[in-house]
Amino acid sequence: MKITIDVHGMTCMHCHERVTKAISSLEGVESVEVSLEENNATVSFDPDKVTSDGIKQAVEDAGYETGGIG
Ligand code: 9UX
Repeated sequence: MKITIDVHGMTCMHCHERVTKAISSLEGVESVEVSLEENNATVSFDPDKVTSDGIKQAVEDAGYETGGIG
């Protein structure tokens, strides 16, 4: 499935890379597109292997706040 998660606190390309790596390192994640302009991350993943809450947790563990899921 594919979701977009609001991510707050990304201000530079290093933030962008940290969030991208945090999400893409999770098992079951198929693709990640992080947008600094839109402050979100669009993620395709296998829901049998990882959950949207698991993805949010990984972003928060990397040091960024998450918001709603669309
Ligand atoms: Mo540089 Mo982006 O400290 O937080 S990684 S602004």
